[in-house]
Amino acid sequence: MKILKDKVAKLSFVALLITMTAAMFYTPTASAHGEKSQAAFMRMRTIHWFDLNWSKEEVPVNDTMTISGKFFVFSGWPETVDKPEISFLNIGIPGPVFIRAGSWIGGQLVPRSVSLELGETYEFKVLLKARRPGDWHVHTMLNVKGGGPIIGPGKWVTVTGSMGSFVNPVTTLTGETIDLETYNLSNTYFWHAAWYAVGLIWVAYWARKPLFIPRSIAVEAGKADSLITPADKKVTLAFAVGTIAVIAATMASTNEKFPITTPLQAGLLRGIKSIQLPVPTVAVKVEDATYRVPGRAMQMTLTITNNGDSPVRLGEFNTAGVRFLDAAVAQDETGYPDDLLAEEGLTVSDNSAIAPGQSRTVQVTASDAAWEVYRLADLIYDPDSRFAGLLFFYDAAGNRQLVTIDAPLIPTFI
Ligand SMILES: [Cu+2]
Repeated sequence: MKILKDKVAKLSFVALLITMTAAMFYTPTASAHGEKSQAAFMRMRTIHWFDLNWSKEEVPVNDTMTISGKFFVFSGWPETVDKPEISFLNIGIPGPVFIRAGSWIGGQLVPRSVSLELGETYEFKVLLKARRPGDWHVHTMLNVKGGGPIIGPGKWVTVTGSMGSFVNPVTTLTGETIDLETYNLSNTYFWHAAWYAVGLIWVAYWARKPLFIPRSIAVEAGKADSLITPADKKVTLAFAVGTIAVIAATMASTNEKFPITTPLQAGLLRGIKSIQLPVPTVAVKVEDATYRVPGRAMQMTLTITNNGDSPVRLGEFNTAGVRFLDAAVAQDETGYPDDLLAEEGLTVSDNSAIAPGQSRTVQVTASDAAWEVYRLADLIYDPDSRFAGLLFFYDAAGNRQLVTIDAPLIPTFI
C-alpha cells in the first residue's frame, strides 16, 4: 500500500512538472497592444505625435519601410510621470515582426537612450525591416524611465512573403559577415538542451526518494539527518564540481575562439537637436471645456486672438493621436489610420477667417466615436481631469501654426 502511495505521489509530481514546463512555453497570440488601456492622461499630456507617415502599407519580408514624423514633448507633463530625461525611441509591435534597422531623432542616430526637454518638438525617423508575414499594428512609442512605454498612434501594415527567407547580414568589426538571424543558433539550442537535461537529471535524482509528506514526517520526528545519505552528498558534490568545470572549460574555449569582444553599448545621449517651430502668432485661451458623455463630444469655448499679419482659421484639433478636422479647412493626405481620423469631427461655431488683430470667442466641438473607442473619455474619472492637445491654424496660403492647449475638462452626463 505504501509503495502504491509513493508511486502516486511521484507520478503527480512528474505531472505537475510537465504542466509547469508546458505553461512556460504557452504564449498565446495577442491581437492588440493595450494601447487603449493606457491611461488617457498619459496619451494626452506626455508625447504629442504629429505629421506621422508610415511609408508603406504592405512590405515583403526583407524589405524596409520607415515611420517618420514629429513629436512634441508636452510642457504640462503630469507630475505623476517621470520626466523624459532617460527615454528611448521605440516602435510598438507584437514581438520581432520587424527588426529596427536604425532610428534617428533630429537627424542623429539614436541606438541608445536620449534626454528630451519639455516644451520641445523633435523630428524622428525609424527604419524597419520586415521579418514575419502577417498583419501588424505598427505604433510609434517612446519608453520613458519611470514613466513606462508611452504609445503613439498605430497603423496596420501587412508583411508578405515567408519568414524562412529573412536574412539579417551584418559585418563585424573584424571584417566577418554573419547572418544575425541564424548566427550560432545550433550552439544556442545545444546549450539550452544540455542545461535543461542536467536540471532534469538533478530533479529526477531527488524525485526517486520519498517526497514531501514522508520528508515532512521525518523532519518532525527529528530524523532530518537520515534523509540525506553519504551517497547523496557525493552526487551533489559531483553536480556542483561538474557544473563549474563545464562552465570554466567552455568559457576558456569561447575566449580562445573569439578573442575580441565588445560589451553591449549603453549610455545616454544628451543635446539631441529639437526643431524650432516659428513662434505662434495666434493666442488661444480655453474659457471652459466639457465632455458630454452621451454625445461622445468634447466642447470647448476658446478665445482666439490673431496677432499675426494674415487671417487664420482653425483646421485641426489633435489629442492622443486622434485628429479632429474641419474638412473645409484641413484634409488628410497622408493616409492616416481611419480609426484615429475624424475627417469632419471638428465643428467651430464661426470658422470664418479671423483677421489680423481680431479676437473672437468660439464654441469648438470635437466629436467622434474615438473618444469612447480609444477610451479617452476615461479622463473624466481621473482625480486630475485635465486634457491637452494641439490646435492647428491655417492661413489662406496654407501656412500652418501649432498652438498647444491644456485645461481642466468637466464631464456632463445629460
Ligand atoms: Cu496596436
